[in-house]
Amino acid sequence: MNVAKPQAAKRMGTYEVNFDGLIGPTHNYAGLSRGNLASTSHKGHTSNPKQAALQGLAKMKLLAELGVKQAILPPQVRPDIQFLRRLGFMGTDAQVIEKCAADAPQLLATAYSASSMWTANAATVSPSFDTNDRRVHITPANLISQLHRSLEAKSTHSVLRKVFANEKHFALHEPLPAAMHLSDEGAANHTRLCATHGEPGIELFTFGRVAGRTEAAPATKFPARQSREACESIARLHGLGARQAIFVQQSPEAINAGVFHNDVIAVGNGNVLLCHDQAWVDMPGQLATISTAFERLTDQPLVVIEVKTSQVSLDDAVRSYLFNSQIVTLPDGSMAIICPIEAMEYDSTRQFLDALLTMNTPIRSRHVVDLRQSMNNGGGPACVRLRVALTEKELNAVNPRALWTPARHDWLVAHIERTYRDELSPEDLADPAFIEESRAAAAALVGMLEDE
Ligand code: SUG
Repeated sequence: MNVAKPQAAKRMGTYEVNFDGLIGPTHNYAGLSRGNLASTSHKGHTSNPKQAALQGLAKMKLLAELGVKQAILPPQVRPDIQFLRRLGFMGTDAQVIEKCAADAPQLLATAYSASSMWTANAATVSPSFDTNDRRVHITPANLISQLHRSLEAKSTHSVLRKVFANEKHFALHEPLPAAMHLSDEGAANHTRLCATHGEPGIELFTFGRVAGRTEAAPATKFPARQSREACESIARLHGLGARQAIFVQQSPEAINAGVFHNDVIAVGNGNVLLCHDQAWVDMPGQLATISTAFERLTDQPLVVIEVKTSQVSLDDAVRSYLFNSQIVTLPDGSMAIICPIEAMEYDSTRQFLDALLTMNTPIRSRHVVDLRQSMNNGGGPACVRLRVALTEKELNAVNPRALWTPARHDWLVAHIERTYRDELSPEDLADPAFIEESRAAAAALVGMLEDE
C-alpha cells in the first residue's frame, strides 16, 4: 500500500456534492433484482417506508453536519400506471391495478418500485475539470437490465433537467438508447480518482460484459448489467481525454457472488481507492494501469487499499456491504468512511475497519449508519448518493431547492411522519386506495424542486 499525505479538502471554491435520493412512500420488497442477493432474499417481506425514508434523511443530516455538501433528489411518483396501460391493462386506474394484481403481481410490484432512491444509478457525471468543453456532463442511466429500473430513466432525465438547467455550466445528455448492447447503470460502475476534487481526475468505468462477444467477457450466472460499449459511449459523450478514461472489467467471480454493481466491491475518493482483490479481472494488471494513469495525470501516487480474500471473503464483502461505504473528504482535508451498520456485524469486515484507522492512509475517521430498510434491497450508503464535483460558480447554478438545509430536513421529516406508512406488504399493493395515498405523498416531494 502506498502512503500519501491527506489531500486538501478542496481547491478554492470546489466542492463534491452528494445528491441523495429521498426514499419514496412505496418502498417495498418484491425480489425484483436477480443477482442482487439482498433483494431476492427479502422477497415478500413487509417493508417500512417511513423508517426507510427517515434512515436516508438521517444519513444526509450526518454528512451535512460533517461539512460535506449535501443535496436531495425527490422520489419518482409510483405506481407507474402508464407503464401498465402500455402492457394492455385497461380501465380506470383502480381497474388497472386490480387486473394486474390478479394476472401479473410481479408487474404490479414493478410499477410500484421505489428504486429511484438509489441515485448512484441515476446517472454518470463527469466534472468540468475532466471534460473538453469545461462543462459538467451528465448522462442519465438507461437501467435497462432490470425492468423495474428501466422505468426510471425518463423521469430521472426530467428531474436532472430541473436541477442542472443552466446549459452554460451543465450538459445533460439523453440516456443511451434502450438496448442490451448499451445497458448502463450509471455512477455505480464509475469511480473518479483525483488529487483534489478541483483538478482533473481519471475516470474508471467498470463493465461486466462486452456486447455480442461472450469470449471477451465470459457468461455469468447472474446478469452482467453494464456493457463496455455503454462505458465507451459515455466517455465519448462527456469529451474525456484519452489519458483520463479507463475501462476495467468486473470479475465474473464477483458477479456470481452477488456483486451486481461495482460499487459493491470497490469505492474511491480523491487519491484513495479501496477495493477487494477479486473486484476486477486481472487485478494486478488493472491496479498497475490505474495507478500509472493516476500518477501520470496528477504527479502523485494513488493510495490503493486492496483487501485480500484471506482478510474478507467475497461472501462477507457482499453480505456486509463494506465496499459500499462512502468515503468523503472533510473540510480539514482528512477523509471519513461512512459505513453501513452491517459492516460492523461481521468479524472480518469489523476487523478490517478497525485496522483501517491505524493504517496511515488519508482515511482518519469512521461513522456507522443504519440504512437497513434500503440495505434489505441491496442499497447501502454509496448506493443512495450521486456525487457531483462542482466549482463555486457551478454550485450557484444548481437549483437551490435541491440543496439540503436544516429547515428542509425538518420539513421532510414532518411530511414523512405524516404521510408514509410504517408497514407495507406485497398484498397492500393490490389495494386501489394505495394509488392515491402514494401519489399524494410523493407529489409534495416532487414539487419540492418547483418554484412556489
Ligand atoms: O438495482 N435493488 C437495486 C439496488 C441498487 C443498488 N445500487 C447500487 N449498488 N449503486 C438494484 O438491484 C430491489 C428492488 C426489489 O427487489 O423490490 C432493487 O431494485
